[in-house]
Amino acid sequence: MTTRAGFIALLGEPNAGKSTLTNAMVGAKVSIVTHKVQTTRARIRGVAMEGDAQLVFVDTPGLFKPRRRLDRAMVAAAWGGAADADIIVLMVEAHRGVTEGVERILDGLGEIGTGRKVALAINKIDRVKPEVLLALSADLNERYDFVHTFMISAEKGRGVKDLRHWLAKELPESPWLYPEDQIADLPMRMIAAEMTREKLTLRMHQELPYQLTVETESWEERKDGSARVEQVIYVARDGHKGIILGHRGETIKAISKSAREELSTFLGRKVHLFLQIKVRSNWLEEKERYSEMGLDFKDGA
Ligand SMILES: Nc1nc2c(ncn2[C@@H]2O[C@H](COP(=O)(O)OP(=O)(O)OP(=O)(O)O)[C@@H](O)[C@H]2O)c(=O)[nH]1
Ligand SMILES: [Mg+2]
Repeated sequence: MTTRAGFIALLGEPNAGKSTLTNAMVGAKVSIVTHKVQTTRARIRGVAMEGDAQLVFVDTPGLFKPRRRLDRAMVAAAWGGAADADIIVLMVEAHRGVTEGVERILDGLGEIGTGRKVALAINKIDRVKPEVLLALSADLNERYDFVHTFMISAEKGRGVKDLRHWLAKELPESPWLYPEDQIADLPMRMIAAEMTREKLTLRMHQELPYQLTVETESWEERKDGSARVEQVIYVARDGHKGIILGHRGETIKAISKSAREELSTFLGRKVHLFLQIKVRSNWLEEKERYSEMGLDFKDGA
């Protein structure tokens, strides 16, 4: 039997739907999703099988104009994911079209896309009329030589199957890269930290989600089959701690509950989750925080 396997990097602006598509392809939530920009911070690999092909999706942080060290490390991680991939899929939001951000990515692809298959996936087609799609597709294909264009709705699952078929057929002949039943390449403690960060991002406003990080500090398997997980939420300011705690600790309680429920469903067993908040004004400049996030500290320099 000839098998195929390889890496497919999903690139795009923040919010394009890269993580939603990764999860749709894998058939499980391996990467967190929110309606806010810059949700994904590092490369998240999700594995999907299609016939004899193993598709390793590399979900990347959205590409934007970086300001902080963290931003720069995120953008570097995204381009790094593209540089290591067999196939790149550029995701563009149908209703936003060719933004300045998309133009910048197309410039970057000029270099990194050379010698690689680059496909275009216009996402969120559920939000626009067909005429808009055709014009956008024509415009983008004039600007870059995509090998194929797909019109998809990652959220509604439209066009996702076609894209998967095509990707499977385009991947190189290769032995599989992961055991057949593996769906993610991320330690469980990191997945768990991401789940908590998702709940925080959904509930916190303005800058706060961008100024916190979550780390799993301890993970204990208990005799009764449950897991005892301790996590730390690092915040940059004292005031942020109070906001996350909420009145009588109600906010953090609600966040903890939804993160615990999601983790428990993912693992298929009971979870005891303990969250602690630490104020660390300089965490955005601490090397150790970056390795915990799966980012390269010096990429942010
Ligand atoms: N209407 C619609 N919404 C979508 C679709 N795909 C994703 N979304 C929504 O778009 C938002 C962003 O989705 P994500 O998957 O987090 O986007 P991302 O590209 O991973 O974003 P970053 O991690 O910030 O770079 C979420 O609210 C999704 O529910 C789609 O096909 N249609
Ligand atoms: Mg994402």
